[in-house]
Amino acid sequence: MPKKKMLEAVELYLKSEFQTTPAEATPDQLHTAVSRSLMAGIADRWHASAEKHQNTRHAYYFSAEFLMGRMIYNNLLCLGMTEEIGQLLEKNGASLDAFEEVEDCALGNGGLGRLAACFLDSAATLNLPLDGYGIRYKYGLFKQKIEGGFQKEEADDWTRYGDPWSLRREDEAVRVEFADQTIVAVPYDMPIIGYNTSNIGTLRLWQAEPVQAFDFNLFNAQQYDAAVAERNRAEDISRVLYPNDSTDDGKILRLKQQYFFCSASLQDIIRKYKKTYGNDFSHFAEMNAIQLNDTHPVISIPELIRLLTDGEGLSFDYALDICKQVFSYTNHTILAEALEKWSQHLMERTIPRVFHIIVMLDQYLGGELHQKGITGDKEYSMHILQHGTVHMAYMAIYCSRYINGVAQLHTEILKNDVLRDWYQIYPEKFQNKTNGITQRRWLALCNPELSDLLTRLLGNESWKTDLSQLKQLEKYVEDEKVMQELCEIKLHSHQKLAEFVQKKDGITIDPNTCFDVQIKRLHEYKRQFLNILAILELYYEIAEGSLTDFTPTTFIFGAKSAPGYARAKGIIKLINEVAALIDRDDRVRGKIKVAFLSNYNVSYAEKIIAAADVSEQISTAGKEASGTGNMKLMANGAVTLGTLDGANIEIVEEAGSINEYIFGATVDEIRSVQEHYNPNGMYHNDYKIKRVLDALVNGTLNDGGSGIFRELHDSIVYGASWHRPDQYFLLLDFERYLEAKKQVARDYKDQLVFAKKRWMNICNSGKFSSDRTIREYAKDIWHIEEV
Ligand code: NBY
Repeated sequence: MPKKKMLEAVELYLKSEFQTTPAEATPDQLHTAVSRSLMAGIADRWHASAEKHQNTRHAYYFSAEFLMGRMIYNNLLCLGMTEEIGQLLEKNGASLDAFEEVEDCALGNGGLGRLAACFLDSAATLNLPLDGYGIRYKYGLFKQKIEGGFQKEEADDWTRYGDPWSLRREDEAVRVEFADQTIVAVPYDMPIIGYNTSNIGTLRLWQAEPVQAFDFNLFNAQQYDAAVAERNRAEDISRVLYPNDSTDDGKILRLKQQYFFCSASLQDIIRKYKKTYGNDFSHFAEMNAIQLNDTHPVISIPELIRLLTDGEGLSFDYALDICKQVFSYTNHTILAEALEKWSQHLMERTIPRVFHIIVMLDQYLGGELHQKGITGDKEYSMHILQHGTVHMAYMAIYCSRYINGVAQLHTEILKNDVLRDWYQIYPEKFQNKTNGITQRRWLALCNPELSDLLTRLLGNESWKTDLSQLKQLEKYVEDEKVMQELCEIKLHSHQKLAEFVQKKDGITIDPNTCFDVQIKRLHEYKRQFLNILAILELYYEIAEGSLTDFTPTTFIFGAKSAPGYARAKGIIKLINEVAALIDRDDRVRGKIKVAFLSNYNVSYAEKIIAAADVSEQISTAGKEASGTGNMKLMANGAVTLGTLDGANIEIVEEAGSINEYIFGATVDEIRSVQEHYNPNGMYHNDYKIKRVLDALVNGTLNDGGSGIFRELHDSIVYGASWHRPDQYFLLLDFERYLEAKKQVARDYKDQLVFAKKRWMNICNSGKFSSDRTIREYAKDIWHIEEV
């Protein structure tokens, strides 16, 4: 549909659905009208793309999480309609800013969920036949409020004002059966609009509903409660996203969620396949590739076998053979607590037939291990079933075509350490696919001024679909006028962020300071605790006058903690208490400031990232599989202050070590000190370490009577019964980190020198486009081609 037609459609929609006009409409009505009109405008293209995907070898991304964020701006950008819609609104006294009120679509926790969203964007833009399957949670990731310095959670009713970017497809609903209930999975389709192309992908999210919309028999028998209870029991399955990032809690409802969306998606894929090939499954593996986003969808493997054997009459061997060609598995973590294991009993009670297929798979695996000469303890340790638990990652490796890690270091650790035994028997299955981010949302959309500069210098917009083009701009590093302009753009983004933070969080930050940001989920291994301890030390040094001339800096944090993760919540409280301590002290006013921004989400990230100067990536070496925030910040001209972990290593390789601030123990160093590591000794012998840790327990900082600061202190100095003291090596890196922070502050003073570092980061961020990542998946794993 031509642009002009779409504009007319908006006005018509407002009139016919709301009896209003662009001038009178509420932001919510405008959002619905614009979105729905654009949906109508792309309907034909969407349909045509779906057909094309279906008629060629295609891939599916199975993920329990898709962290889409706000969709309207991105879709306008991709359709090239931002200006037109902006003008229409302005003509009527409104503006695009009205859409700032629209809720994010936060059906994900963090990196893994956002990666899935970036991948869909890239595949659509590259005309690759990739579609997504997931869960339409009624409540996405909780909203965070800060009360008295503590995190409080609220439900995120993200569709409260409608969901105009989804299409309910009741005609394609399927049944999913559990031992104790049968439910209906109803698909909702979202268009994934490629940038500047006619290709449109589909994200199909399943919603759980009762088989009978309302059981009138029960109702007539006055068992109204029972009827409602049955409905609730069905709807419970897609009610809420589990808010754990990096921990697996093995709850039955979560298993049901996983099985629910995997079964529904596979039934859908089989149904579509049979439309062309009938009962001949010999082309199934040739037409379909399925990517499993971590272990959450790995239950798909026995489920596909069940559907192909019980449902379609194939032999077990044939079905297993298909699985081994169709599925591939991405690992996103080596943290032991995140590797999914299910209790055998729980699984057997919930999905008994699927469990029995797992038992058979385990027997087949045993046979294969024997053939390869693996027996005894080693064999046992590789079984899917061990000590009454089901190891999802092992099932994935055994039954997949490829297994990949998400950054070079991470993949090496998988091959040589965590999955060493598996790598030895299946070396050909292992690959690396370093993560990436979409430059459409994370540069073009979130940083229009920097984008305009890049486009102007390059003479075209090619970087929006080929980020490596930015490399050509490196030469401007010697052009002081360009560097000057870069500084002005950054300053302006500081001002915009400061205004927003004032409005949203009531915190005053000075745009003329350095913005040092750590934005990511709160976890011990990510070491926000180390950051705040170092800030506390800087504060002491500035207050007592031993550190003079420190560049005025605003330390910005954004982080949600899993609601049940007590230490992580304690660290949020600690950040807020240090912020308050600093705010009260006149001696440091204007020199150092801490701001904890509440409810960090995709939309907040867009604003913070554009304004960042320093990107804190300080995880314990070996623990952060990749990170993706590091890439977004780099592309927006922040320098990395980080450890040699995850994709930081590759960032340094690309941008050059003189343009980043790398500090701290490497994986090898940690390995070598591990055994004799004595944080208690360091605490007693290092007065800086002692004074910042003592502040937690000597009355300097107040944890509101919760006792959590004592617990945090002790976790470093003494450890707890279930783990060693300072298990993430904060004290090992403390001094080196503090030095690195001071070095950043010194360098920041020379704005020209710092601008050059920024520029080298921007120009060398090409590798970290998810377009590059997706091309690699398409070529090396999915074997799919452009449509
Ligand atoms: O995946 C993250 C990694 O920590 C990060 O290094 C990497 O860049 C990113 C993309 O590859 N992992 C992650 O975000 N994990 C989760 O969100 C997650 C969610 C749920 C559960 C475990 C992990 N769970 O067990 O429920």
